[in-house]
Parts: sequence; C-alpha cells; structure tokens
Amino acid sequence: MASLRALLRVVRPLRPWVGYSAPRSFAAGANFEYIVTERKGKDGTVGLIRLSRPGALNALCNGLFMELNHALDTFENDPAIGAIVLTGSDKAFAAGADIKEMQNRTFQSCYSDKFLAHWDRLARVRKPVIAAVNGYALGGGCELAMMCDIIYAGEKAQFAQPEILLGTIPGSGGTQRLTRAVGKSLAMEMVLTGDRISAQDARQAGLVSKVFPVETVVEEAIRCAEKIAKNSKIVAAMAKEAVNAAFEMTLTEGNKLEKVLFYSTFATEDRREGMTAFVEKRKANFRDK
Ligand code: CO8
Repeated sequence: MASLRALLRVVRPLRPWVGYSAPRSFAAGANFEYIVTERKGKDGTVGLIRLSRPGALNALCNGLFMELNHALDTFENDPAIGAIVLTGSDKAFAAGADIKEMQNRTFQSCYSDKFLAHWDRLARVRKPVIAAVNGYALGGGCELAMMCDIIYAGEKAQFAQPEILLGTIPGSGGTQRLTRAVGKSLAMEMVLTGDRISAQDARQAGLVSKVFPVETVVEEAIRCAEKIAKNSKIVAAMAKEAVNAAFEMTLTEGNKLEKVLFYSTFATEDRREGMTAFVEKRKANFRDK
C-alpha cells in the first residue's frame, strides 16, 4: 500500500498532462491475509476495509487486528480519504474474538501482554468511520461495530454480546458502548443472556441508524461516506470529536468543548468558504484548510 501511495504521489500532479485518473477501486491491500482494502467513491475519497476470514466467520484473531490497524493508519494518513467504511461478508461482519486463540490464555498472559490493548485503534481514528454490518456481529464483532461512528445494518444482521456463554464478559467496550447506545435494560439483557437482537430491534434501540437490504448496505454506507467526504475533513474531525465528547463528559463540560471547537472552525478557511458559498448561492469548495 505504501509503495502504491508513493507512486500516486508522483503521478497525481501529472494527471492533467498524462490523462491519469484515480482508479475507482484498487486492491491496495493485495498482501493482506485477513482483510481487503479498496478506494471507493467517485473520486476515490472513501476507504473501504472488508474483513475477509471466511473460514472462521471473520473471527478477530491477532493477525486480523494487525492488518486492520495498518489499513486504518494508511487511510487516516491519506489526505485524499475523507471517510472509511468497515464491513465483513454477507454472512458475518465478525463472529467475535477468536475463541481458539483465547482458549488457553491465562490471567497472567492477558495482563502481561496487555491482551486487546491495540484492538481499539478504530475508536481513535479521527476520520468518520461507518460500519456496514451483514450477518453476525457477535462479541468483539459487535464491539468493533460500536467503535465506528455510524452503523448501517443489512436486514439479516444480528447483534449480540454472547461472552457470558463462554464464561467471560465483553472486553472491548461491550458493557460500556452498548449501554450508552441502547440503555441499561436491553444492554443488561444482552450481556447477561447472550441473546441476539435483530437489525430491526437494533435500529429501534438506537444501536443502528439505518437498515437496508443485505445486498445494498455496503453501497449505502459508501454513499454516506462519500457525502461526508465532500465536507471539510478538518471540520468533520472536529464534529466527530464534539459528538464523541458527549460519551465522556458532563453536559456542561461537553457544551464547553463544543463551544471551543465551534470557535475553532472560525480559524479555518473552510468555514469562511462554506458561509461565503452560501451567501454567493454556489456550492462550497472545501480545501481542508
Ligand atoms: N472464534 C473462532 N472461530 C470461530 C468463531 C470465533 N468467535 N466463530 C466462528 N468460528 C469458526 C468455527 O469454529 C468454525 O470453524 P471450523 O469449521 O474450523 O470449526 C467456523 O467459524 C464456522 O462456524 P460454525 O460452524 O460454528 O458456523 P455456524 O453457522 O454453525 O454458527 C455462529 C455460527 C452462531 C456465529 C457460531 O460460530 C458461534 O456461536 N460463534 C461464536 C460466537 C461468539 O461466542 N462470539 C464471541 C466471542 S468472545 C469475544 O468476542 C470477546 C471479545 C473481546 C474483545 C474483542 C475486541 C474487538
């Protein structure tokens, strides 16, 4: 991926002269074992990451996370990418952490190795991330989806925190993000029984923002990501930071941060461009400055 980016850096400035146009989609992650990455959207502004470990329903093994984090870093650092879509297969977004990898772990190894410590890179990405969930989103799979900013679900998606059935509890935000998303009663029920909820119930509970037919959910997520990518990237990052603060701060503190970030948008050229474009009755041309 790095070498391809280096090549694009050289080629992009030559585009007008050599008739080059960015490919709509390319196998940027051709060397990955557990994921596939592509650029999507009309101008290649959306980074798509597809979990691809079909023999294990995309169970989240350490190797998969290393690759996922690498892809996230790459898209995060790519100035052409305005938003990211994370998806799996039609059958499984991810059926949880790899149980076979965890089976023989001990408390000492979990603690000493800081097991799962690098699994929440996704939650620290500054660019907006949309989860497009089909099939199973169980345990770590549900937690991974909840680390994204928006969740779109296919109508057959199923969400659960079934760790209790394995004699453990969620370990990457399942008791925290789920409770904030759906409230205490449903979160308790899911965490204490391991029962799955449907896409429709997840939507009604506020875990998911929209439900689509299985075959269109990724496309719809890319469409939403493309729309986000048209806005100022720096202002989108501020908006994301402000919304996320609502999960971390009191109302007074959160409103204070929002005000600071709101004022900060006035330090950007994009804020001036957005308002000037409105007044001049034309489309804004954001330049991420
Ligand atoms: N880990 C490892 N392998 C798995 C997992 C998993 N979580 N899920 C499925 N697989 C494997 C199966 O072992 C099987 O492989 P094989 O053919 O080699 O035996 C293959 O995937 C297909 O699975 P099934 O034959 O079981 O397929 P079914 O269609 O019969 O059933 C289910 C699908 C219902 C999804 C079933 O596979 C299942 O219940 N899976 C386990 C779900 C689960 O308990 N998930 C929670 C795991 S614990 C966890 O996630 C802790 C989170 C910690 C933090 C994570 C941070 C992000």
